[in-house]
Amino acid sequence: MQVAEFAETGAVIRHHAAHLHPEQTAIRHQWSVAEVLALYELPFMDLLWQAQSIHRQHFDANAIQRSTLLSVKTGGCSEDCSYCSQSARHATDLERERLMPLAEVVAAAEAAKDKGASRFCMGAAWRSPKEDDLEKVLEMVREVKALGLQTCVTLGMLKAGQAEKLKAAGLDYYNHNLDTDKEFYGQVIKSHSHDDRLDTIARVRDAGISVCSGGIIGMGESRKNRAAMLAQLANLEEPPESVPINNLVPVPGTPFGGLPPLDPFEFVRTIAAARVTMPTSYVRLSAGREDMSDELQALCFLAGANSMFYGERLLTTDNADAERDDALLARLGLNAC
Ligand code: SAM
Ligand code: DTB
Ligand code: SF4
Repeated sequence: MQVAEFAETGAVIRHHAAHLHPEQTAIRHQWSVAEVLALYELPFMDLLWQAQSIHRQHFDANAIQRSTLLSVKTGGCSEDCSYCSQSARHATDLERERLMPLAEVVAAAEAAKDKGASRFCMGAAWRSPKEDDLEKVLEMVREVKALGLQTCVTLGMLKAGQAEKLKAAGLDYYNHNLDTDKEFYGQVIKSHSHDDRLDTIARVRDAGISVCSGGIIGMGESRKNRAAMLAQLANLEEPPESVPINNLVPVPGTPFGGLPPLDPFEFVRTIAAARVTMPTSYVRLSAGREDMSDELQALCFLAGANSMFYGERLLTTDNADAERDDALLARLGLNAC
């Protein structure tokens, strides 16, 4: 597709919508899978040009938001997600840990704040939080929020009333990824459904918490599966405020531990397609960054990524070193926000 043909696609409709009166923007473009696939199939330079142009309409192109992750409850999860080190069904080297004491969580959040993170994300390896565990997480949210950090948690599926409790405790974001599209989902996870994920996202939205939802690529899914996942995220009643794009970290002992790496340009295309389809969302360059060259990360920023996980660890695997990230941002003239 040539650049001139962009006018035929929804990309430009969304793009122009930014200049309309708020009432007019209420009619959002609904992305078809074919339209998102057409973005993927653009010449690489045309796709990046489009993504970067849209990015600049909505964001400071030289600002990167940074979130620090902490696993507050590690391993022993009942679910069977084929990529995950924390499933009790996989024979990984991971040591299970109980829910972390409040003081340790607060100390980690203080350290993250001192290093410059603006958001602190606490992850727990649960199918769904039990009520007494949720009470302890609420306390963590209150204390982390009191430090002046934005708060995020990812606790699995939420039952009725739980999102409202999190909101009342001061939670800013809830992370719950679609992970992949509906068609491929059953080849990744059998212990819960794609619709279960959508239900929790709806509960989070209804409670007035900002939604963080994205996915993983490099799990053997097709480009069409990737496009369908992005279309579904973009077509939500309100798109997620934050869209993490994870590159599979193959963990030995998991069913996906031996999968071959994805073509890095396909990763960049996915970031760009997320940017074009969700122009006002933060697109986060997430898991898998440790193995990416500085040049590949710079391409991801050019494609519209404007957020990253910052700090030595993700949940159970290593992240890029903070010193390396500081140097990279400085070399590229990017500012943390
Ligand atoms: N149990 C909760 C859930 O499933 O939502 C929260 C924790 S779960 C580890 C959070 C997300 O991390 C997953 O949805 C997945 O997108 C990502 N993730 C987990 N393991 C990964 C891996 N090996 N490579 C890339 N992303 C991964
Ligand atoms: C997200 O999309 N990625 C983060 C966060 N949300 C919770 C987790 C990545 C986990 C990578 C594998 C690990 O460290 O266990
Ligand atoms: Fe459990 Fe979440 Fe890992 Fe699935 S991704 S096994 S639900 S911790």
